[in-house]
Amino acid sequence: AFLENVINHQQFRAGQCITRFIDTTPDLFQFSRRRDRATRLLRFIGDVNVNGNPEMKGRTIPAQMPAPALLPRLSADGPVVPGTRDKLKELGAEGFSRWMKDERRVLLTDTTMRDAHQSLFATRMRTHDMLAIAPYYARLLPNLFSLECWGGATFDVAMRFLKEDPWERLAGLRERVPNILFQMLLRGSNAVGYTNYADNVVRHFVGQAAAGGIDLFRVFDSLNWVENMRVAIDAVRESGALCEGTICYSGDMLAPTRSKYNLQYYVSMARELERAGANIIGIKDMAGICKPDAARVLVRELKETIGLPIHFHTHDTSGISAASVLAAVDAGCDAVDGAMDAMSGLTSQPNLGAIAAALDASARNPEMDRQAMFEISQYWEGVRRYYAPFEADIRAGTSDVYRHEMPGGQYTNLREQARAMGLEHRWTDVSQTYADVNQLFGDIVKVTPTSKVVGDMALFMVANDLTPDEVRNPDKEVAFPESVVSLFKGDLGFPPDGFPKDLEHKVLKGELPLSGRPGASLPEVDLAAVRAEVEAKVACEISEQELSSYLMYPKVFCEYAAHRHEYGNVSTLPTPVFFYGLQANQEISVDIDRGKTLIVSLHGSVEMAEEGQCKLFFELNGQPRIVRVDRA
Ligand code: BTN
Ligand code: 3PY
Ligand code: ZN
Repeated sequence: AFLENVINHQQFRAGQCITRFIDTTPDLFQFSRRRDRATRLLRFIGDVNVNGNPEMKGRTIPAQMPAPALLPRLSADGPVVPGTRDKLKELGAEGFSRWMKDERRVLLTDTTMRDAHQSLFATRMRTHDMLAIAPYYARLLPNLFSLECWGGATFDVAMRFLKEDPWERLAGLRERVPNILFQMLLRGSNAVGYTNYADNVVRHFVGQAAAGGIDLFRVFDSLNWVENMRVAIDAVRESGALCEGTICYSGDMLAPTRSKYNLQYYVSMARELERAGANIIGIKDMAGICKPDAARVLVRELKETIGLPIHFHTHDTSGISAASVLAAVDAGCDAVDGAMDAMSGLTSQPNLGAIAAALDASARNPEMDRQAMFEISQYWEGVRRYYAPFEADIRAGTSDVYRHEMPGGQYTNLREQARAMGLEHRWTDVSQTYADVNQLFGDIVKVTPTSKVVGDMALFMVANDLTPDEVRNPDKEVAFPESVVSLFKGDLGFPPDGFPKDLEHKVLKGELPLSGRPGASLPEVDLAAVRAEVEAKVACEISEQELSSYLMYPKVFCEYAAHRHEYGNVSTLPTPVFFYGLQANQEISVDIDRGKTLIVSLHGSVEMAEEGQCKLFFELNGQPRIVRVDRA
């Protein structure tokens, strides 16, 4: 009890009376740091228990605490057998590309850890849930082509909402999966952001990502402008990683009424990407509108005219995307994407287990261990329940996607934005207006970040009851959203034939747009100066990776760093505890470092009404710990 009194003493906790002791007894310092980390995590848990996780605000918390996700019964103790990553190391990027083309099997990518959760529950999947299953992937599914597990929106959401470091996620996964290719989505000159960055910032980011463990970069441009992809493509090739130069599928290739995005358009873009140095050609059907016949014709033509392997990616928003995948495979597609069963369908990828099963008897049998896929999927089924408050209330596929052409990753987000603006009941109008805006903008490619601009404009028009004619009308004053002005200025580059001149004139109020790609006129960033600036702001040294985080998202990074100072590394907490708090008498173990585990339980609390506080009685590694939390 005496010791307890000492360690709970205000002064002791403030570190005042032990400073000299620590100074003169350095071996105690480790211990003191550990206690400190534990205290910070207890304060975080206490705060969630008392005030809720800020991320849950306005969402429906599940009435019952979700049961823990069950890991596969198959063992993850066996050896890790060589996989595609070993093949890449052996053959190099160009040799690997030839290997892909010669491979009889169709190669499968699992998108569960990136696009699937981005498209189903607003990118909220936490590192903790990925790391637990990762060793099973390495041992049970070594003949997967790749794991898409990084990039796209995961980078920003990790810091912004989950308060974790995307680079630590990558390192943790890499450590557990040494044998399977890691694939990321890179938005060309927009890297993992929503705007073009200076060339040296893009190069720096790619270098860090490759060094951090990314083997395959799926590189696209949000207007399919190859010119604006070159910096990223060159940087990827220089790193030794695989470059998947990607075409964003738009429109309706075989429809005579939509001649803009016809077969010729795609073939010539693929040729340009091949010349630019791509190792693989990606077809990125971000909205899930590449119909089976179009997929067949497109893949067949690309196989005939391009010397590179083809990788097909789609979304199941319509409900029939697996037909497009099978058609692509039939036409000779080398690799296709899907998500593990429990994380597939709707706005996510088609069902990978079902695709593997469907191809079982074919000459291109992907030769997956289907029992392993099933057990891994069961784990994801459990994990998915943790995130129920983030899921959109969509129960079926919708052929309406052929009309609005919204990317799967945007659909739920835009619906959420509409809800936040009180426009949920006008969702039909929003989606129709989205299609109208696309026409107003000249029928453009819609994918992050251009899709976000189209969405902003659609919400703006619905909120202000503006018709497309009024928007076009030169005599009608319209206060265009900032992102729209920026798009027309050319901050994201240009479509091949520019934006419609009349609207451009109106949006820019007569000002001229940029000429050339934005990166050409963005000054090089002084990385050393920025490092000094960030380190001053967050009051600690930062890694090269963290510098990259700051370059992408200055404000978000600083807020994340402040959170980390205050609460430590919260990515170590189980997901239900992170979102919903710790239940009375529930015991959790938290691995805060290699071989350092905290056992935490909560045994009650009292309100301290006059102080506006709540006092929580934790037990930490067998010792009582009291935490006081201010009621918000
Ligand atoms: C600590 O973690 O013990 C101190 C908190 C320091 C947080 C900042 S956030 C940026 C940088 N990265 C880290 O992991 N720590 C510092
Ligand atoms: C992203 O850029 O995050 C996407 O998923 C685009 O489809
Ligand atoms: Zn996608």
